[in-house]
Amino acid sequence: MNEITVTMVDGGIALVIFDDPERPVNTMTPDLLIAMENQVVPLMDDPEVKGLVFLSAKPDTFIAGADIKLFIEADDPKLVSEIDGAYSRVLSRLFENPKPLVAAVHGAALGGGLEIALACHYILASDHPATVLGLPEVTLGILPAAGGTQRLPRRVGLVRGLDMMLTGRRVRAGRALKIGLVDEVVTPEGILERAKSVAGDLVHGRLKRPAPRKALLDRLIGLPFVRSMVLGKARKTVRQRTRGNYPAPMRILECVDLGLQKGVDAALEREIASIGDLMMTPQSRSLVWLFLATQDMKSDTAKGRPASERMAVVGGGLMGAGIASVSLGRCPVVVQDISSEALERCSGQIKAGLARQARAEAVTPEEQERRWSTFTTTRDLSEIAGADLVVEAVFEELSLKRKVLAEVEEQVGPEAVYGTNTSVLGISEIAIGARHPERVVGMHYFSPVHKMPLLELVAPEQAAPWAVDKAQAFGQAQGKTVIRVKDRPGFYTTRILMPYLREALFLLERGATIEEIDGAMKDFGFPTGPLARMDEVGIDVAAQMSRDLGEKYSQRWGPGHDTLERMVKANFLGRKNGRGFYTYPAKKKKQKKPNQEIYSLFPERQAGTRDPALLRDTLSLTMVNEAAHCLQEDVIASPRDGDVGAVLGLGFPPFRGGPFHHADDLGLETIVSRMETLAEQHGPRYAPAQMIVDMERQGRTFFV
Ligand code: T1G
Repeated sequence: MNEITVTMVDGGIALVIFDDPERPVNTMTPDLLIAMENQVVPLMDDPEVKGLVFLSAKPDTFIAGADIKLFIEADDPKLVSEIDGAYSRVLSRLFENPKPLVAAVHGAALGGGLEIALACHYILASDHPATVLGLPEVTLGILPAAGGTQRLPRRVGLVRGLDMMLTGRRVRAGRALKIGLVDEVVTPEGILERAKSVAGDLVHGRLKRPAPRKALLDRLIGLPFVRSMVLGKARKTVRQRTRGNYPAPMRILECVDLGLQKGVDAALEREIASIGDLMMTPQSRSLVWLFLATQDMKSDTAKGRPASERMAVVGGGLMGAGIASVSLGRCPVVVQDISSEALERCSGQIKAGLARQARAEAVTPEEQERRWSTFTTTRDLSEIAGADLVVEAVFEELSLKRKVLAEVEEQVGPEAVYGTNTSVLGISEIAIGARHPERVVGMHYFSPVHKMPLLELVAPEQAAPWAVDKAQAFGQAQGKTVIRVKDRPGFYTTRILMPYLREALFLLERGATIEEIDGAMKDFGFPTGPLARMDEVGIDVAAQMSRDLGEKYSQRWGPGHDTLERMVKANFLGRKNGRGFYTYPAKKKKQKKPNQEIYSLFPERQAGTRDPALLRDTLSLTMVNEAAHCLQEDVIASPRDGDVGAVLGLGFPPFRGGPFHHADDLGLETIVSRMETLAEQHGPRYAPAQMIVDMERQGRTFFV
């Protein structure tokens, strides 16, 4: 296998071309390491070679970093560190050699791919949208371990370097130039010629190796108190964000600190030692699994099918505008609403969305203009004729949704698929009376649409497979990860969320405080606790959802709590009116405070249930148990879909992998015993799902 080709060109410049013929993108594999050792390192001592240019022959990637698929098989931390150490030493050898090395980055240079570029003395980047640079290792529960923790901050400064490494944020060429990560931005067509000429200029002293541009703070970093202030602040932020659940960010900080105190070599050794350990942690295992699972889902059934040629969105509210916004650039979009104010607001939102896309996808002003020109709004429903996909995003009200469906059917042709955006209404119920129920599916988007990566695609029994496929293909074209679910009340995500939210009310009743409940779930790893979440959703909306779903599952869930109804009556509507489980000061909405008045709505509030572990278990197991019911009833097709759906749609802690991974980690035996205890103490709604009981008896797990 020939992963590297070396070609000599005029002036003693060697072109080192990466191209892995067996993979869709170039990655760092043990084979590539051998090729680097055998083909590239010797060039450092070759008198014929005066300078080197590194580039990729792949159309849209430079190097996507280490091969993540290999992480799954890695079970020996020493071996991982050994291989990584060899890579790291090769890169140090390159960086320290006196010959000028130039990286010509076109396409993604991520993780180890960026570390290869950082080992060069001059970095060029193409201004193509596919060119992104970053160190995303932290999102996989590991750390940059081929010099990244040292060379990135030395290029872009400590504060920016930390930000990129601790968040995994990726930057495009323009931004990379601004922060000093790259030295020049060129066109994809011109990058090779320019790289060769830069290499020649460096060889002949016509160009000097650029010195890092240092911000004031970075010039002061040599002062111990400044350094400890910056790193201290970063540690504090990491502690607040991770609540101790993710070890990788602290290890990154440790390496950066060590490099500043004891020098780069000591820090490089620390990187190498850390990666082996980190890769074995359950956090990294879960994050890597999630990455591969979502990649896998991209190639599920609908890939390659035509998405849509003209799309219509009916309902120009927040959701409708969001859905239209993420569709622009894929096909022309028309948004219909009866209110011209709504359409005006919608247009504003689309404009903002386009500007966001322009930043995120490096869209040129011309392309932005083109996308804008493919967007129209109308009050006249007949203008949606010709759309082959209609997404309806009107209020969650059954009769209204039925009426809109009937009206739309009057306008569109036989190829049109109708996706109704709902989080809770039954799709078959909406389709009652439809002329073409086989073309009606549910498309449950999450708010804000541009940020939330999941689309829950609801396939009712009567839906035609081609219609479901088409909706899926469209969701994927919008960049969403799609899970297909059955048309049962609450589908999957709302269904597992609701008992969890209702449980928080029972725990309040049993004596836990607002802070204790939300704190326990934030410690578990959710971004917000269940009570704050109800405030975000709106107490009236949560009450309605709890009532509707509660009726459907009343046999198992038992009677719900009427607190939400009483809150609505008392005008505690949540964040939107500044009063819910928390009070929100008008100006600084982030500084919310637990609302002490809520306790008076629980006249029979007991003393007890304050143990955080018990709160965490009760709440998380309620969700896990409902997820198992969904699997048992084929609402979801697999534990994989259930895990990905819960993480991407509900913020289930990614480092736990999702409810099914969490169940396996805890052990089904433990789950059965804890749930049975809860059932004895508090009633049958805690009874473990039959599937869990059976699997436990048979010694099975959700994942092997
Ligand atoms: N490893 C293995 N496969 C990868 C891969 C990787 N790093 N990156 C992409 N692929 C596969 C992907 O599964 C898919 O395969 C195909 O390539 C196209 O990807 C030492 C330890 C590069 C921006 O986190 O962000 O380096 O499904 O569909 O939208 O410090 O993939 O076709 O068979 O996503 O154009 C850090 C993750 C590693 C990069 C391309 N690297 N990848 O996006 O196409 S850790 C990452 C991406 C590390 C060092 C450490 C994106 C992409 P298939 P795609 P895309």
